[in-house]
Amino acid sequence: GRVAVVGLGYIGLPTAVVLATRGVDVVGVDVNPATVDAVEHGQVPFVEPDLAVGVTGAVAMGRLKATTEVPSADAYIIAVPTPFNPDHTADLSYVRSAVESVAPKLRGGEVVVIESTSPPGTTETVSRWLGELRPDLRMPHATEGIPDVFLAHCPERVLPGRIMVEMITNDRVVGGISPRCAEKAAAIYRVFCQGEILLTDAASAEMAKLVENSYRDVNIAFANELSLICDSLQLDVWEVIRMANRHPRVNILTPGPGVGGHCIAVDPWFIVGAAPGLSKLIKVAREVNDSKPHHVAAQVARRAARFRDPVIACLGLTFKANVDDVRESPAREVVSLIAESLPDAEIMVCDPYVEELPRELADRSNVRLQRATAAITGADIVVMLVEHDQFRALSRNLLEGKVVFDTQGVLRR
Ligand code: SAJ
Repeated sequence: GRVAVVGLGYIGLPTAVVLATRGVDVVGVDVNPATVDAVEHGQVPFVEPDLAVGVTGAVAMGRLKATTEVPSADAYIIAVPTPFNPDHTADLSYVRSAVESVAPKLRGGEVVVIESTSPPGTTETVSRWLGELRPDLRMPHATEGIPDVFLAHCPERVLPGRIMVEMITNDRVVGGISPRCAEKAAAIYRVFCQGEILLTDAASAEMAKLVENSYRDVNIAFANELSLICDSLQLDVWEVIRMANRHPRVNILTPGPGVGGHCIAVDPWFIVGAAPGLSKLIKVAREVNDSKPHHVAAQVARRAARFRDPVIACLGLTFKANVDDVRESPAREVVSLIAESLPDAEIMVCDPYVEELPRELADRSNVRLQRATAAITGADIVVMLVEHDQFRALSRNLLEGKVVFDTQGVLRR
């Protein structure tokens, strides 16, 4: 059968590739013509290890095509973003328009899978939308039995930087609107997934995904809170954590400049939204992690106080190490905050994965993109924000005589 993957981003494109590589005819769909054009030419619009070779191969074999129009297919996998609104509620507009583009193509018997991370109840909502868009088809929520369309939620759970590996090896959760929907959807994932495929209902699958990312957020918040506490007590948080982690049942994560990306910094809010009065810990963890860039910027400002017109090298701009993604990046926020609070400072941003400063930084006259060695050489203060491998490899001699502020403990590890 033919599978249409709607959304060719960090999840959709890798999913399209692993299916195509195993002989499935895949059509990738994206609203962005530049993305479609890149994929059609066997190219990848973003950096992810082993993805480019997969795309080139799948396109060359004729198994992967890309288009802006949803084709008719036997299965549809929707992998579009679910960002959040300023009030932290989920913005389902991309999911809605993906569903609207799929609905007219349905003839009955197709599988529709939502991979986009969604608040509990979203798959039910999609089922209702489909019913409204196609009153001629019997929708799964209407009756148990054999529905005309098999709708399920199968949340993605791959780690950026390891997507091509984890796509194959991770277990998958598939939640159907009915057990039969789950079974039908699971068949697609069995094509490439070597992990176990766990079948459940749609809302449990939605919640499981949110819980995974909240678990990590809460644990990172614990590490970040420790770093604030240790700063105030003038203790070295890295040393404290290193010691504590020698306990057999303690495994504290790494403090950093904050939590970024489009998942961990977002998903916990969907739980808070679903049960506001009860999600106390989850909410506070979000707030701790969101406030960390302010703490880092304030620490840098304090160190800058003794310089007239300080030159500050900021190492790293992406949301984490060894990726090129600057969305929801705490490093980016730190740089903005420093530039704002120190208008007389000259700020040099270094990141091997970034070729152009994001708009809000490019617009500032005191912020420039620079190569790391040149920036460090000219700097009074060096702020380590993202532990890219290339920064780990920098010669320590470069740092001699500089004020170094290391948010990730890279330089001492
Ligand atoms: N971070 C720390 N300290 C740590 C670990 C991470 O400050 O000890 C920061 C990172 O620098 C980054 C943020 O947290 O800013 C998130 O990074 P991450 O590597 O923990 O996770 P993501 O956002 O790249 O991917 C997560 C993964 N979820 C979990 O590990 C539970 C991934 O499996 C999900 O598929 C992904 O979210 C997603 O798309 O939901």
